Parts: sequence; C-alpha cells; structure tokens
Amino acid sequence: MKKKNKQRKNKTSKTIARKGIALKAGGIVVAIIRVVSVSILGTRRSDTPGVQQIRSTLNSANYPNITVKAGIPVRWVINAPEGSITSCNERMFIPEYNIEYTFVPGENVIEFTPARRGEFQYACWMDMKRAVIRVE
Ligand SMILES: [Cu+2]
Repeated sequence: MKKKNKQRKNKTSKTIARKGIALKAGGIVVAIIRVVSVSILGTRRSDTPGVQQIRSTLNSANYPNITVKAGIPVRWVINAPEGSITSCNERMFIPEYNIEYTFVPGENVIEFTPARRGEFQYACWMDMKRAVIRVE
C-alpha cells in the first residue's frame, strides 16, 4: 500500500515550486512523527507542554467535529480502526490549514497551529463528508 501523507503549513505567498518543497518537507515531518508515535504506542503519553493533543477515532460514516484553542499548536491523533477507511473518507482536506491527508490504518497524526478563531469546515476529497474544526 502506498502512503501519501501530506501536510503543509499555511503560507499563502509561495510559488508552486516552493510549495512542492514544502509538501515534501511536511511529508517527512509526518513520517518522523509517525515513527515516534508508533514507538510510544501502548504507553500512556502526557501532552508535550505548549501542544494541545486531540484524540479522535475515524469511522466510515462521518468525520469528527473538534474544538481547539487558538494560538496553540495542535497534535490531532486520529485512530483509524480496521474497516474505518473507505474510498470516500480516505483523503481529507482542511483548507484553512492547507492540509491534505491520506489516512492509514492505525494512528494518524495531523498537526497545525490554529491562528484565528472561528469555525473551519473540512471535508473528504469528494467534498461529501464534512465536519468542523471550531477554534476558540
Ligand atoms: Cu467522500
């Protein structure tokens, strides 16, 4: 199975070429985080200071609504149990944070820093399943 997890920082004035580099860098960061998270699986882990950790479980019916605090980096851990990933929900877009993410079975880690307060919709690649990230 091919993994293609992409995560980008929200920077608006980049050229397409630089975005490509950012994408690769983001992918490497996600890969490193995945290795770290796998190595600590099974142990209860306390939050890193200055990071808010959110845990969700993916299901085939819908995406979770989450609430986070503005200005604090988010580490969003989404567990994808066996059978929860479908051709619909497998790829998720969070436009506000310029994130495109493809789920893999097990632990998925999505990181971003919510700069502004508000309600930001995210959706599957088909724009069918939608949910909200509320930033307070
Ligand atoms: Cu879909």
